[in-house]
Amino acid sequence: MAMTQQPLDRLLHDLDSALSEDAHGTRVAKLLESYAREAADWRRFAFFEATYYSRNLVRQTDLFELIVLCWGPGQRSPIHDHAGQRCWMAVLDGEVRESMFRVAAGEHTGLATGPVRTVGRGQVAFVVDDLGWHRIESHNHAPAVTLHLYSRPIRECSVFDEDRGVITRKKLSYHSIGGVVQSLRV
Ligand code: CSS
Ligand code: FE2
Repeated sequence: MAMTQQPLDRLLHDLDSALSEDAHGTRVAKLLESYAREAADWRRFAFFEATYYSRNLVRQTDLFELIVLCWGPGQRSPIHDHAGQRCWMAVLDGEVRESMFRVAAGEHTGLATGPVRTVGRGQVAFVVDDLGWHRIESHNHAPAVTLHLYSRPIRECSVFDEDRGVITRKKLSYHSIGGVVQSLRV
């Protein structure tokens, strides 16, 4: 008797071909949208953390990285870029707010605010550095869970430090890997 393939296994399988063939990423976005609307097998990767949004690695290959991010009430990312990679974000639960920014680097480092939108369950957002930097945060003080696909994987990114008005580098760590919470951040 053949084992039934779980939605997450199917998604991981389909992403390999979609990412190599689909220059505009529309097929990738459709795959993530269907997954976010229908599946629940992401729940074993969803670990909330008290002080900061948590990053939970599902799978990393040479081509992509798939991560479940958990946003507690009021938790938010810094204003950041995506290190030259493509980023898709599908909302699995709750709602998040995405704020766009333009960041000027160099002698006159500065920040210009752009559009803000709410992304709800089953919706997919896409960003690359040419479109701008962004901040993601939980909406309405309710928790949210998002699924992020980066192609290729991102180990660190640039962050705009609002207090000091400077750009810094941030290493991106995982709260859990493959459903196992890490005792030391890796
Ligand atoms: N890029 C952020 C999340 S918002 S897309 C991160 O990976 O932590
Ligand atoms: Fe991001």
